[in-house]
Amino acid sequence: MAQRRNKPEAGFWERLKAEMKEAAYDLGIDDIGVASPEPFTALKGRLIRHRELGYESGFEPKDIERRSDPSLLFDEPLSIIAIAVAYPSKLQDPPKSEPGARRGILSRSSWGEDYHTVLRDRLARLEAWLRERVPELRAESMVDTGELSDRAVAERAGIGWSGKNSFILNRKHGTYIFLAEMITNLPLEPDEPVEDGCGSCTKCIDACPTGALVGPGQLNAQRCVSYLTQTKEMVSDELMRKIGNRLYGCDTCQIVCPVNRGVNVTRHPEFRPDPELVKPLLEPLLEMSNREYKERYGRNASSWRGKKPIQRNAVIALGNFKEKSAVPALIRVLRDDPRPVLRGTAAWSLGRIGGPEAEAALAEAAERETDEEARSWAERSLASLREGAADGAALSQAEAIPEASGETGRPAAQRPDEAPAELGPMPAGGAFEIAPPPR
Ligand code: B12
Ligand code: SF4
Ligand code: SF4
Repeated sequence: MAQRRNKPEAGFWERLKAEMKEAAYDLGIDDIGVASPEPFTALKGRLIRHRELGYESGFEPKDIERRSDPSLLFDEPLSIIAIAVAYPSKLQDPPKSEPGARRGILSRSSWGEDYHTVLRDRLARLEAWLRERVPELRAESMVDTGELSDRAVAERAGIGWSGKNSFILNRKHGTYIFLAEMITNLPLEPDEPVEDGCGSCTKCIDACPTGALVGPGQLNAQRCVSYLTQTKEMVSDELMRKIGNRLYGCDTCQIVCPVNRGVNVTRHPEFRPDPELVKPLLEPLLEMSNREYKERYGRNASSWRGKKPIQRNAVIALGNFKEKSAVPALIRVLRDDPRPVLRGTAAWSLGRIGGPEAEAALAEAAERETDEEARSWAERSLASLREGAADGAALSQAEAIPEASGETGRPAAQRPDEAPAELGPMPAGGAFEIAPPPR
């Protein structure tokens, strides 16, 4: 075992790096690489441009100087160790979503335990392993919420290439990897970046429901459904339709990616999903108490935004399903929910579903609602119902309903368990169906 004495013998750092790579799998790490701590000049330009174009989500760290220069975060950095931990892409025996029992879906990155906790654990194991060999180790670890771009570090460290869907794609595990890094004072030799593997493929750009991928590798986060599902405000009519039945996050540009074909790493017990939690019935979510929410989703990566976005998205999903049996529950939200955004969204949803009960409730809300925005949604929905638009052209487009099982790597339209990425006009009656998941 390489062990640092006062002055390391020749070849010590090379051996340490080789042994670290060997040990990674047993430390619960699926890929590891080393990047130099030089400033990230190209990234800096991209971050500035990204901000100028208004493409930020608002969840990015604000200070671009600090984001692109590791020496502003760590005294005399000598290397950055990048790690990737893979997560599953398939659900075993997913519960069926069907009329009267519609279900929503949480994205794969929020299956199982919060990945921040899991990756912090892997970084701590790695740090302990290194410290055993180099007691003088100094290290600063970060995952997601740190200032560095986890993707830019991973790209430089050879974990994968920066794909057209803006992900880091790993040759073995595709996009289904979480990233994290550790800045250190260890003079480890950097790895080489890997070659771009996207070639002429454009499947992710073509499948993105909102056109958020404005160019190869470039994302307008303001239109990204993943971002939209994490907001707490009202969403526009156009984008609510695109949300489909997604409750948190969006995986479409990963599902269609051919590099992900057959990829499904299940070795980390923390990420094993409970199908009932990640593909839950929608209606019970509307009346879920804070306590129930905490019990069910408190340890989940989606919980950082709290209960409200998931409930709002459940209301949107029921509207997108045009689920008539949910009308009484949606009317209760419209009348009684203390949160104006929930009431406004319920108004939109009831306008999508239509029918005499929904219309009467909307007429009442248009009279009684005290919140201006919620009232205006009630008025708009009522007007479109009275114009007979519920099943007509104005409300006829809906977003895909991504299911959480089955093969990955085929275009959505060909997947047996998915509706096509863009559904055509609604059939009479308006509702769309999900074919049963393959066994
Ligand atoms: C803010 C944020 C978001 C925002 C914005 C995402 C975005 N693409 O910018 C929102 C909320 C939309 C989001 C969504 C998701 N996120 Co997020 N997110 C972040 C966060 C905190 C910062 C990202 C950031 O700085 N974006 C600004 C852009 C400019 O920077 P960047 O993406 O790092 O830049 C790289 C590429 O985008 C590319 N690039 C950027 N601009 C341009 C321009 C051109 C012309 C080109 C060619 C390339 C290019 O080059 C950079 C280096 O590779 C990172 C964690 C972190 N600290 O880095 C996680 C992170 C990117 N998210 C992650 C995940 C898992 C997701 C979701 C899959 C969750 C989900 N299932 O819904 C989606 C994926 C959406 C998508 N297509 O990117 C992972 C990605 C892992 C991977 N394999 O790449 C990260 C790294 C978290 C982690 N530690 O694992 N996220
Ligand atoms: S996560 Fe969804 S909305 Fe965002 S870029 Fe990918 S496909 Fe488009
Ligand atoms: S879908 Fe095609 S273009 Fe998009 S990231 Fe995957 S390989 Fe690259």
